[in-house]
Amino acid sequence: MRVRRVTMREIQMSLVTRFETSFGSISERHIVLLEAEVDGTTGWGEVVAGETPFYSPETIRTAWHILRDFIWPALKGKEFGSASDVWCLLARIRGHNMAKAGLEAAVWDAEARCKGLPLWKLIGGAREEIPCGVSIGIKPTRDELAGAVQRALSAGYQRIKIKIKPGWDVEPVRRLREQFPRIRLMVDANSAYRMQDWPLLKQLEAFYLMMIEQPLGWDDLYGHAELQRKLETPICLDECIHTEEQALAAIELGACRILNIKLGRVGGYRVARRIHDLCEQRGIPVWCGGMLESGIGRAHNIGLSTLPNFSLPGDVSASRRYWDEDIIEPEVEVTPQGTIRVPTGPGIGFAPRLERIEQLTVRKEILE
Ligand code: SMG
Ligand code: MG
Repeated sequence: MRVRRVTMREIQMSLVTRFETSFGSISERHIVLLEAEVDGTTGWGEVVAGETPFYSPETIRTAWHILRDFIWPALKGKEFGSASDVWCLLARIRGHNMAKAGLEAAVWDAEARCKGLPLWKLIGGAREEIPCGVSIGIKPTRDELAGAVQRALSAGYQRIKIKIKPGWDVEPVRRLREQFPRIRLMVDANSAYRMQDWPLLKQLEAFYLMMIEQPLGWDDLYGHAELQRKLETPICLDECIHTEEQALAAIELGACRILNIKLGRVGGYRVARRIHDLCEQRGIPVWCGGMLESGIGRAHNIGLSTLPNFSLPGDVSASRRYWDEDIIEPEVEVTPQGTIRVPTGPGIGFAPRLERIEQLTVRKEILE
C-alpha cells in the first residue's frame, strides 16, 4: 500500500446545544477531516483535537502543522503492508497522537474498502450492535440537568454520564439519584480536582456511581493510584492514557479499574487495540470515549467499539444529539434499546457527504 495524496479540510459546524465541561464551554466546532487516497481507494479520518489546548495539548492548528510538515513527509512515497504499519512509519514523531490517529484511521478505512470488508471486521471486531451512553454537560440548573437526563433515558441510552466540577458535583448527583434511583450513572471531572479534594469525591460514593472519570490531573497517574485506594467506586482514566506503556503503568499502580479508550488520544487503531488487549488480559473493562465528533469520527468510534472488551456503553451517541445535519449518509441512529447497529458496508460503512463537507469547509490543503 502507498498513500498517494491527502486532502486536509477544516470544517466548521454548530452544535445543537452548547456543551460545558470543567475546562470550558463550546457551541461551535472546528474539525479537521482527512481524505486519503491509498492506491486506488479513498479513506476518511477525523482529527479529534479541539480548538483549544484545554483537554489535551493538541489543537486543530498543531495537528494541521504536524500533518503537513512531519506526518506527510514521513509517509510520502512509503510502501507498507497494512494500515497497522502507519504507526511505525510515524514513530519518530513524538506525541501528536490525534494528528497521527486521523491519518491512520483514514488509511484503515481505505484498506477495508479496498478489501471489500467492513472496517470493524478488519480490526477484529465481534459485535453487531454496540451499547450506547450519553455525556451530558454542566447545566445552569439542576432542573435543566434532570430534564436532559430524562430526555436521554427516553431516547433509550443505557447509561448517563454527567460532567462535574467543583461547585457542581455532590448536589446535582444527589438530585439525579433521588429522581432516577436505578439508572446507570457516572461522572466525568476532566481533571478538575486535586488530591486534597478526596473527602468530597468520597461523598459521591453514597450515590453508587458506575465510575468516576478522570478526577485528578491530566498527567497524574500516581495521584489516581492514591485516590483509588481511598475510594470504592472505580476510577476510569481518560486524559492520562496516551500510550500502551501508560495503560500498563496505570493498571500496575492501581490507578484505575476501568479505561476510556479514544482513538485520537492513543494515536489510532494499532495502539487502541493493544491497550484493549492488555486491559482484557488484566480484567479491566474498557469503553469508547467521544470527542464531539462529526459523523466520520463517530463512524470510527462505532467500529472500535465492536472489539470484545468494549463491554461498557461508550460515549458514542446519535448524530442528532450533536448536529442538525451530519456529514455522513445515513446518519448515526440509536435504537430505542440504546444501541447502534453496526453498519455492514465496506470501510467505515457510512458515506461522507462530499457536497456538504465542501460547504462547511473553511480551510483546505492538498498534500501530494
Ligand atoms: O462525543 O459524546 C461526545 C462527548 C463525550 O464527554 C465527552 N467527551 O472527557 O470524555 C470527555 C469529553 C471530552 C470532550 S469535551 C469537549
Ligand atoms: Mg472524559
